Amino acid sequence: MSDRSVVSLNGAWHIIVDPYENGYYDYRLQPTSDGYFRNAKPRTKSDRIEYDFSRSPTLEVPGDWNSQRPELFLYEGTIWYQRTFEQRLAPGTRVFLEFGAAAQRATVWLNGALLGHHEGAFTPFSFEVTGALLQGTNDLVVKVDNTRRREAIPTVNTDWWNYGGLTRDVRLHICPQTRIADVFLQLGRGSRSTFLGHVKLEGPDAAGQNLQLEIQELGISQHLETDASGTAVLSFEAAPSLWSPDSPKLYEVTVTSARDLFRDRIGFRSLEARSGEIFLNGEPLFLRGISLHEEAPGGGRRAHSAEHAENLLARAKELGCNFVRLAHYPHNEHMVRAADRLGLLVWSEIPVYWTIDWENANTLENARQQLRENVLRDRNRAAVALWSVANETPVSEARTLFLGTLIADVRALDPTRLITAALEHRYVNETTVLIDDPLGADLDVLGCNEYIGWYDGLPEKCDRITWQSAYDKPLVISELGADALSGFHADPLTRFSEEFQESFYQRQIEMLRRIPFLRGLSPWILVDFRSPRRPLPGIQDMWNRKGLLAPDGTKKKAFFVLQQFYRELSQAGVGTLGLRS
Ligand code: GCB
Repeated sequence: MSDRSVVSLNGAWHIIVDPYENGYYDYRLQPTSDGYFRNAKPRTKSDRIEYDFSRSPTLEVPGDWNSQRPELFLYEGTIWYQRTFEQRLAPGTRVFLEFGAAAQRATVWLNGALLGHHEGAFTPFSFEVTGALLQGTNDLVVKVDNTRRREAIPTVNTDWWNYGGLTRDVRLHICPQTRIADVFLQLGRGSRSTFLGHVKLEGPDAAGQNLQLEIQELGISQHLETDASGTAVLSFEAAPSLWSPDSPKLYEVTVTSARDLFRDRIGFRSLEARSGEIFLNGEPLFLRGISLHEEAPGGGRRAHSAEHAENLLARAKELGCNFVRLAHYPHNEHMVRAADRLGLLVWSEIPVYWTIDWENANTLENARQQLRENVLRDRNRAAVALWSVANETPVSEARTLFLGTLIADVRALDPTRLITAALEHRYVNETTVLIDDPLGADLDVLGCNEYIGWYDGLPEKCDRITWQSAYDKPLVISELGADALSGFHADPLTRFSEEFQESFYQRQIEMLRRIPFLRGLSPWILVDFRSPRRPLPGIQDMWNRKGLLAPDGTKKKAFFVLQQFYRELSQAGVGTLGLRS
């Protein structure tokens, strides 16, 4: 039996736009005890209160603020969110307030009491509110700030829109006093039958508890007992039908404790990288991928629902993909769950992007926190194959040390996945590029972004390039791409035309066939996306146009080039497709 339930706090929240943080600081720039978090009301006609949530406009949660009100299109700063909810605390229960994400930093108050802060726009966080909850009407206030900061993750400079707000689901999670706080269950690295993981209880009776783990369809029924820390280690043998993109089998897994029930649908598959290959369920794998930003179909706003996820991933499937790179930050949980159901392997990453403040201890701490939150949320998803720790970071000792810490963290949190990063390459002569970033030594799979034919020469340049690697490791070209405005037709040398992009893909594919250690690609990008770095009038208008699809879903010519290549690859299999080996 379970005392668990979930109450959604999605819907319309009142907001106050507060660019000067007037609701937080007094005129000496000291935090005030009298801020908007009090949601105060005048008690007499003489009271001076200069804000009123109940008469302020509303925004939908989940959702970014930029796309909901024209005046917030480019807004970067603070917005206060407020709503009330009715709740009563049942005896013997605890209540947690959970945010899917708040972009980028949030401070949360319940009934005027500070619950805490969170930094990082793309990962979940929660606060226990059992003690702060009133029996009846409760008042919840969240200050959300999306100001870009040099020392933040990501830093000030990115090629995507700085969407702010309560961008993902908000809910109350009602649990028993002693709750199942974490379940991790996967096949060990490279194994097709050895399950490993753990169950963690949290609460007054966490130690020495009996638990039952069931995977009925597999005939698994395991009795477990928690140790003094409330943990029970999982380790058993079974022969599951293995999850794969062609057969995304999920099993219903339950864990029962005295008062709690955990239930999830989990897939099991084996993954490993050795001798320059990636193996899925013992078979060599080629990753036919595409990169995606977290923008909803139609474009120009954050995706946040299962429908958005299904729609985006269906387009990747139509392209012939078995793999998606969820760039450049953890996407919402609906995406990874949809990938699990639809059969798409996932590259998951945190926004350690370009030039981070490598020597700043707080920056490292925040990167570690975001990584931990991402891995803990998604490590039961069979779809997740690769954890990536960075994108196009400049080589330096400080950078490599920083990323080395992240890599050690991932290995400790999840020994079952492969670790990668999107690296850069360098020219050793006019026609030879080499991947020798020292970080490569620490990765299972090399990622590399390259724009030969777009930022680097014209498409015909691809014909002359030879690739080398300092490592005997599989390579995924994690980006390649060229801008094209959907419907703009010209000759193949005219920038931004569909024909330029088409010819770029044709030449790139011929070059890729000549990379002996290539084991996958995730071109940039499935759909055009919003970016303030792209001002060209009539062409970009603040969109990055490297999509194979326009925001309305119209296919550009290059879509069919890549689709054809993927058809060929899926029929030929690794090693026989013209990839020189
Ligand atoms: C890159 C970045 C990606 C950009 C892309 C571009 O290398 O990783 O975030 O959007 O290039 O279009 O320039």
